[in-house]
Amino acid sequence: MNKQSERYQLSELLSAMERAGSVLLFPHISPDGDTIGSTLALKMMLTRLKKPVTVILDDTPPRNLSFLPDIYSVRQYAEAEGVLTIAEDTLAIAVDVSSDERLGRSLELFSRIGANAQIDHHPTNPGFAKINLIDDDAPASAVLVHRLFEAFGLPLQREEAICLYTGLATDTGNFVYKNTDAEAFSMMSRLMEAGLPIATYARILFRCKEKEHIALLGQALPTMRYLCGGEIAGMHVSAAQIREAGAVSEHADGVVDYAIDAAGVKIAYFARETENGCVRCSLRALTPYRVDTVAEKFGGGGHQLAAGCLLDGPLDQAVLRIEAALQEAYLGGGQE
Ligand SMILES: [Mn+2]
Repeated sequence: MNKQSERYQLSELLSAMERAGSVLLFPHISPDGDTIGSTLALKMMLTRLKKPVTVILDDTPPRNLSFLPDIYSVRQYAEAEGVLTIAEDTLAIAVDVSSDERLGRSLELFSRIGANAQIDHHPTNPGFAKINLIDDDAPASAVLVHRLFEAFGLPLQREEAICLYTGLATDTGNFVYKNTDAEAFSMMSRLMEAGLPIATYARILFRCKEKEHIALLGQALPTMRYLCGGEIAGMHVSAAQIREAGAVSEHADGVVDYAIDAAGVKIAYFARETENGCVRCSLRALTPYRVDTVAEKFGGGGHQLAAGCLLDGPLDQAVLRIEAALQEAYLGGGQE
């Protein structure tokens, strides 16, 4: 991509990186594989360009990404803030951060730095940094970081390939979402040439599940019920069942997929009771149906095909309310 625009300031970013005496990198809160993988690859690149780099995150790095090279160098905002020295020539770069509030408390630090930039691919990004490198069409921020490697003429090293792969593969759902494009595969070709051990990392990212997740799934699957002639499906678990599975919030990730992946299902939910008696719902839809409008009715949000919301308990009442709202969306045919 050669186009230079207000949202895609490649040459400005390259010269800011060259000018910088040191760099602070900022992934987003509730971090995912793309924000962390892209940030770590960028850190490795800047280190090769002889820049001192610190990664600041207002959250804990997710345990399922603990395999990533150099993840333990990520510093938590609460500990780093106050001991960091910020110089005149420090450059701040937000990575995969769709809006500035996704920086959490680090936003204060990010805004305080005179030279700030961002690398992102969310269409909703307002362009909050002074230098923006945003490409709405890129399947992952990792693709943009890969373009920077190419712009600097740096051949990829194995650890950088592992980090970039993690970003690209997670944001494309292992290369099956419709954002997957030709550039994703040409980039994969470069990553393979750099020595990416794909079987090892694909297994870690997409096959291995924690035992608590399997146990939670065991509690959820027997509750599966179908509505509207089998086109809506949903499951629910109580707080007691979650405790019995030894599961915490992150173990619920992916449970809802078993409902939306049942043949013929167009809209799905997974409801789980929290310790304080509320009910967290994950919602999924297949085009042309949508669940973001359903989530919004309950004060939640998300994307057309994947959204979430929090309802008041008790669990059985909440399940009935979410089912009624989903049936309404189903009957509307997603035309809202
Ligand atoms: Mn991303």
